[in-house]
Amino acid sequence: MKIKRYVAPDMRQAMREVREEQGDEAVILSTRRIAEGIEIIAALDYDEALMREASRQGAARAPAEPPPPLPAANSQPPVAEAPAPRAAVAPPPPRRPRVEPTPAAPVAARAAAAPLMERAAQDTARLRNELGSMREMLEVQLSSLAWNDLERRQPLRARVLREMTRIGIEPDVARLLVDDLPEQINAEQARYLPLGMLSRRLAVSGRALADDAPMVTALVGPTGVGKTTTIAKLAARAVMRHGADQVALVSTDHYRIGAAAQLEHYGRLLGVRVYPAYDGDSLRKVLELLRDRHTVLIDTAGVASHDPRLNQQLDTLAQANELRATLVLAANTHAQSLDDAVRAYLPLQPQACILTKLDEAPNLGGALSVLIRRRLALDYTTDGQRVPEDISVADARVLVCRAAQSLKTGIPDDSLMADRFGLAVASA
Ligand SMILES: Nc1nc2c(ncn2[C@@H]2O[C@H](COP(=O)(O)OP(=O)(O)OP(=O)(O)O)[C@@H](O)[C@H]2O)c(=O)[nH]1
Ligand SMILES: [Mg+2]
Repeated sequence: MKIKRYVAPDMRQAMREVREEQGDEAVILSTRRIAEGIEIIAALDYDEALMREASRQGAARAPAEPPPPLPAANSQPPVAEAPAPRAAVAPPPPRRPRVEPTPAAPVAARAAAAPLMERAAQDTARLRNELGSMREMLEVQLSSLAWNDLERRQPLRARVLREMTRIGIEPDVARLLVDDLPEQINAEQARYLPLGMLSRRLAVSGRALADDAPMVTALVGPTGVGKTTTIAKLAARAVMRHGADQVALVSTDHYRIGAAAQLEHYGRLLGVRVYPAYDGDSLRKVLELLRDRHTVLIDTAGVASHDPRLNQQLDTLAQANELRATLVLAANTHAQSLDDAVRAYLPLQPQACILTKLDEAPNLGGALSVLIRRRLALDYTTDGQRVPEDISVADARVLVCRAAQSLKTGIPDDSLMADRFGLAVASA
């Protein structure tokens, strides 16, 4: 029997190391959480009788000196031959005399009981730690079994999920899309359907702002996502189509000195005037003044979702009638932050989105997932800093193809798939 200690940052990785080295026949003797992550003691050619004997001898010897720790998997020659170490089956703790505090000596009794209480607290903490590790291990095992089962029963569905994962689609959205799959799909469909389904689910407004009916549009969104630059691009398109006198810019960003100056700069280049608006009242007046313009674009300050100024901004914009709020999101942002931003701006009921910085996004899957999950329609995408060139009317198929091609990563492995979908499949 060979016994080895594995240490890894998390349970999944520790289990993977055990499986890779010892195969499915390995027996897990113990797991526990340690400072470096998770420790697993595993045995190959597990000999139950030998272990029982070792445990019996250990009990007879008690209280015993603790054995030296097993070497870490990657540091020492790993193999130890039987007899098994104590990690497998711990000897029962020695019996302790009960402490009966008497009314006459409560202080002394409490002092005598203190070490026992401390020991009990330590034991409880250790037990909790072991149970937690065991539960985690069972979840890893269960998700792995469930994923393998899905692959066996519905190989093409599993393949679609794998492809979605490769593109970077979030698990909840991938499952949503797979639920839409027809009952019978063939291998050819399994190859192409994921992209088709993604582009069908991704809503685009098909709206070319400058070509459409007159409109007041406010660009809102987190700091630095490209609102002002995108306004300049949109204004340039509108000027080319309708003339500078049909276009106006409104600045509501008075928190920072440079912000209004940036918009003024673009206004001067395009021959378009910039109007300041300080609050809801002045915004209403400015919009009243500009009611005959074809295109009015409102620039706002970038505000993080937890910033108290966000409510102030939402209040100001809410005062304007017939305003199209467009949420600007940067594609190079982590999916969770994108989702937080969408949630923060929900009170404004954004009618559409503009996805910027496609050129800086290593992976578009996260952004596409958030748009699909939140059912937000895309107006435009931008992919560079150049004004006005780097902007396009959003096209779902182009975006999905770009998402599929941009990735250099390989096919996601079984343990990642089990991690993402195993438990959901098991509980479905
Ligand atoms: N690579 C790339 N950079 C962009 C794109 N759009 C904007 N930028 C750059 O992103 C930076 C921030 O752009 P801004 O337009 O000032 O962003 P903002 O959202 O107005 O920022 P705040 O007003 O501070 O919230 C600038 O350096 C822009 O040139 C894009 O599509 N791709
Ligand atoms: Mg700005």
